[in-house]
Amino acid sequence: MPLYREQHLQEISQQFRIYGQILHAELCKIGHINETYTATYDQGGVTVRYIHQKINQAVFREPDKVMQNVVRVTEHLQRKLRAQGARQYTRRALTVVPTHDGKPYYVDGNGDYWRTFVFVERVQSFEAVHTPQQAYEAGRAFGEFQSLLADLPGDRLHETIPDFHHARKRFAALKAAIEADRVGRVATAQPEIEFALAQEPWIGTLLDAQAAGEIPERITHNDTKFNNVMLDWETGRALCVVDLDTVMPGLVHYDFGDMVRTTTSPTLEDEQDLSKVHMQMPMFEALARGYLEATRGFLTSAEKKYLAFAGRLITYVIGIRFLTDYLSGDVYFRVHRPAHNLDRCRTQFKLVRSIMEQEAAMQRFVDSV
Ligand code: GN1
Ligand code: MG
Repeated sequence: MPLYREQHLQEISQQFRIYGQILHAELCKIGHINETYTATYDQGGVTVRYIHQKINQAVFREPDKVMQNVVRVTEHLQRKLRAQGARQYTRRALTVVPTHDGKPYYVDGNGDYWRTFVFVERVQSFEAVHTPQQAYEAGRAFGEFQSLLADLPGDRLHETIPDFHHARKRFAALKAAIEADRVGRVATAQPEIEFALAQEPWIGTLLDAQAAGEIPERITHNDTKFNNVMLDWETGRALCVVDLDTVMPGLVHYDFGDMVRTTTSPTLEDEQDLSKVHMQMPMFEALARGYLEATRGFLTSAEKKYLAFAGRLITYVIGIRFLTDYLSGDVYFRVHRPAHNLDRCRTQFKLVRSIMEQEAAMQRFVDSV
C-alpha cells in the first residue's frame, strides 16, 4: 500500500474508539463499490483486527442515513442474539465501532465518510459456491437475517438507494443508456441489448404483485451475494452476513433472487466461458431448503409462489445493470478489464436462460418443502 494511504489510515484509525495501536493495514479486494481495509492493532500485547471502510458516496448519496440504518440493524440483531443466549454474538452480527464523540462514522478532510467494524475472526467467504451445504448455509443465513429483523421497532428504514431493485426503472435506465450511447459501445453489445429488451413483458411481475397487495414490503438485505456470507472456518456453518449498506425496505424475493444468482452456478459472476454457466438444481434445492427453514415463521404462501421467478428476475436486473454501466462507460461498478461489465452481463443473461429452462421444476421443489 502506498505511504500516503498508510498515513491516511493512521489518521482515520485514531478517530475511533479503538484501545490499541495500529500496526498495519491491508486493502481488501472484495466488492465492487466501497473501499475496505483490514487493520491490525496491538491492544495490550494482543493482536486484534478491525475493518475500516470508506463509503462510496457516488453510490450512497446520504452516508449518514446508511449508517443510521446499519446501527439500528446491527444493534437489533445483537440484542436479539443476546436474548436468545447465543454464544459469540459479536461473530454473529457486525459491531459498529463509534468515533470518540460517539458517531458511527468519521468525515475526513476530503469529505469522505469512514466507518469501522469489529473484524470477525476465523471465518471465510467465497466468490463461488462449491457444495450444496454452502448453498444451504447461505439460504439459512439470509433467511435468519430477515427473520430477526421482522420485528425491528421504530420508523421505516431509510431507502439508501431509492428503487434499487425496481425492475421497470432499471429497464428504463438501460433504454436511456442505449439511446445516449455515450461511449459508442452500443454497436458492440447488440445481442445482449436485443435479449434484454425482449424480456420486457415479465419484468414488472413482482412490482405488480406488490402493488396489488399480494406480497408485502419487508426489511431485506438487498445484496445477498454469496461472498457476503461469512462461514466458520471450522464448521463451515454461516456465522453472519455482511455488507449492510442496502438493508432497507424491500421484497423477500430480492434477497432470495440474488442468492439464486450467486449460489447456483459453479462459476464466478464474470466467467467468460459461458458453457460453464448454468443453474444447478442440487444447489438450488439446498439453498431453498435453508431459506425456507429459516423463514417458516413469517413467509406467506403468496411470497413462496414467486421464489423461483425471483431468481430469474434478479439475475436479469443485475445483468441489465452491468449492461447499462458498460454502455455508460463503466461509471458505477469497479472494472478490471475493458469489457468487464459486458462479460458480467453475458454471464447473467446465460444464467437467466438456464433458470428459465428449469424454473417450473425449481418452483415445484419450493412448493414441496
Ligand atoms: C455490488 O457490494 P458489492 O460489490 O458486492 C452491487 C450489487 C450487485 C453486485 C454485483 C450497492 O455489490 O447490487 O449485485 O455488485 N451493490 C450496489 O456483483 O450497487
Ligand atoms: Mg454491496
